[in-house]
Amino acid sequence: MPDSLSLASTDLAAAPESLELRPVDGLPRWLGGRLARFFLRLVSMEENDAAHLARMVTPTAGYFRRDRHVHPEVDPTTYRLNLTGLADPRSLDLAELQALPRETRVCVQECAGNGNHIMGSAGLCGQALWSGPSFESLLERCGGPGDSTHFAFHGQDTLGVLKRGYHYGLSLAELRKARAIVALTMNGEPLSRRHGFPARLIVPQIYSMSHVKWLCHVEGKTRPHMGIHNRLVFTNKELHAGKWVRVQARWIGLKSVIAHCTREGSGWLLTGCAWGGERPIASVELSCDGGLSWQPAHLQTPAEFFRERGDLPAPALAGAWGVFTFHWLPPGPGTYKLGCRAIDSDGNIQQLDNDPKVHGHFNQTRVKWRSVTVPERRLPPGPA
Ligand SMILES: Nc1nc2c(c(=O)[nH]1)N[C@H]1C(S)=C(S)[C@@H](COP(=O)(O)O)O[C@H]1N2
Ligand SMILES: [Mo]
Repeated sequence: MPDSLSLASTDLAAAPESLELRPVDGLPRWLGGRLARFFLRLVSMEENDAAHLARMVTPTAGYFRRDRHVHPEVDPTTYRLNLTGLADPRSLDLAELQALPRETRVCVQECAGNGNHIMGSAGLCGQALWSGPSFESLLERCGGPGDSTHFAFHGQDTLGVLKRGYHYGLSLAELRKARAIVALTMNGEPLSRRHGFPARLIVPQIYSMSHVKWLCHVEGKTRPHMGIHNRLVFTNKELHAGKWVRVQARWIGLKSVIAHCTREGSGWLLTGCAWGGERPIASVELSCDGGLSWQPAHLQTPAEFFRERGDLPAPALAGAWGVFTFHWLPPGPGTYKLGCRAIDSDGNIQQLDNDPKVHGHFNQTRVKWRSVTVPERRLPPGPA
């Protein structure tokens, strides 16, 4: 191999434009990016391209996906959204849904298992613009919630053998607090088939197992919905008064991830995003030495970004991530352990470890370390 191709002796002119940020745990560490991606597809997960996590809006192409392989093809001409258990139950067709006043939400969508010990790559999340009628306006269209205090949302993706669709339930209080919408568009386009055409639930700040795709039935109930996904699948054990009890994954925790490392002059530019924790992100700190020291990154908040690009009101941005940048000048070639931590407007700091009072795959709030190898830089040989 010619010397110029070996990374260790690359001169400045031939230095790579970006460096790989390797997860230090999970499948991607053991199998490498490509094999891990293949394995995740077997269980119907596709992660976002990490570089897309360093942008305020994630492109629809390549946006992460998590379901059960079945993507129903819904005929928009016969589609109905059935709303039951409400004061005045209705079945609305697509034109009726489209005619309701639309609201927009920009929010992180994150699979509750994102970043767990299997998926150290933390790519099961994205941030898109969603719009459609608010859940509240659907309630109004049906004369109000009636006696219903809880709702189950059903998707059309029936599993072959079980013939049961996907379903997830939330309380009316949670839906109102999150200001959920039934999205008909994603990033300004009608929903794609893989992301739930023609309608899906979007619940800002709540993990996306509740963002039911191919939504066909909103079922008002007088008790919590205790389907298998609520009761069992998306649950953790939490320590309450000395006892471990099963709790459902719900509000997204305080998180951040370094997504990209690109060449910048004689150093590197690290970019990524920070979100969660129910309060706006106030700042982000980076460590390039495995946690010995932390320095502030530059943070662009969603409010700053969208202020320059139109008139999205602040409530439309609740639960949106901010994008950070950090100029990194490593002291020399070698392998470094990089991490970032988010700090919210109340001063809460993302922790190095998951909450010790929470056991399970969900709400992985710990700092996600990345390992990066900086090649040696040699100046190109100049004139003698
Ligand atoms: N109908 C239906 N909705 C669903 C699912 C599903 O399997 N079926 N998966 C849920 C889960 S676990 C996640 S993380 C999100 C992922 O949304 P996306 O595939 O659009 O990224 O969809 C949710 N909505
Ligand atoms: Mo998920």
